[in-house]
Amino acid sequence: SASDAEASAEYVQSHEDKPSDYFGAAKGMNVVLISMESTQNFVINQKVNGQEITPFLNSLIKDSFYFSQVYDQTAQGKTSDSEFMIDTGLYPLSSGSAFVRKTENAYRSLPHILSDKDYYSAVFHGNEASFWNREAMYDSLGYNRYFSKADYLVTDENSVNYGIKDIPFFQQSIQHLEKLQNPFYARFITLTNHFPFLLEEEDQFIPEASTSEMVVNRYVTTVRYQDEAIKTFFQDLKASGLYENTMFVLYGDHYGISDKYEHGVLELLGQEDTIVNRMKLQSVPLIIHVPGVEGKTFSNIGGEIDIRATILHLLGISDEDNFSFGHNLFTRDPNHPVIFRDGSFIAKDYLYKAGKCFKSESEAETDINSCEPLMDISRKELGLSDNIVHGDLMRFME
Ligand code: GP9
Ligand code: MN
Repeated sequence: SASDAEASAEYVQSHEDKPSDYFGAAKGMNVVLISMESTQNFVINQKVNGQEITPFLNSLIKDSFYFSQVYDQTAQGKTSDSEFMIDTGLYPLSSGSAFVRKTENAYRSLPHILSDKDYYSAVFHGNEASFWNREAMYDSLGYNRYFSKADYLVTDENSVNYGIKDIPFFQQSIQHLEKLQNPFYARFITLTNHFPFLLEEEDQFIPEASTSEMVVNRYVTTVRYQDEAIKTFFQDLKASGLYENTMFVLYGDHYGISDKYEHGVLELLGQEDTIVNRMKLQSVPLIIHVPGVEGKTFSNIGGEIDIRATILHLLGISDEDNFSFGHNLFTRDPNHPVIFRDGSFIAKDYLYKAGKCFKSESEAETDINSCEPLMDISRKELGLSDNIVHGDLMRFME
């Protein structure tokens, strides 16, 4: 009901963001988002057999804001859940995907907010338009255009696994991007680094890793391929003159290596198999590059739900009327938990996972009482978000 909407609005307003020097640092610029398929943070600045897995990202980070402790908060909706959080600032559903189940809802999404500032919004992705019900959901989210498989020349030669490989995908995207009205908000969704991480020999820029887990061994090669694709994209954007006036937001959409194969990652990194180590592997890279602005690494915690508020902050758009559960990552309160869909969380002092409470610093298990106040906050926030999504409550909010 409208009063439930009011309760959510009050909760969010009581957690308003603090100002920072970065407010408006990218005001009026185009925004390019790159959703990096299945990309976990452990690949950043990591070498395999002496070679970097992500040489381009590693160099980009030096001139970017790099958030090294941002966590995957997606659930069953995977890529679509990350898109949902970034565009709406709401949590994904506990089962299924909001993209499929809640297409008819009213939303106040990033494209809506940005269209008030005369932005044009588009998504670029090489898969079928109907996958994850994107075509329908992008209408609800206010996108002007979805460039999907039908807009690309897709052949057997330029495809692998789910579809067109990332290098030809970015190459063919440029011609469409150049014709977009400015300023624009455009999301590019990569595809090659998707389970089971298949790649032809000619696309392997580094040899496979040599852990006891083949999935992990192949993963480093598809991540390396994706890195090369993003590099070519930046080169092409520079050549086309679009680079200078664009803010870039690169993020890993969710984990790539599931529980079952995670022992291979622990082996690669030489880490012990503990609940806390496995939890920390759920960190995804977030890199925000604003040409001409000095880079900085931020190691404060956050989640994918905070990406939207961070983008708006950099664009100098106040969050006052833009309801969301996220906080800009420059000033986010570290005591506020990063909440996962199953109710587990990570906060400055405590972690909660699998019914157990841990001290963040020592990683030692501690009495569950210590985690309880944060468990309450997590339940409350997920509950308020679920009320909104299930009750279609955004229709009551201005
Ligand atoms: C499919 C791509 C992958 O279009 O976004 O989806 P995922 O399986 O990662 O959710
Ligand atoms: Mn995905």
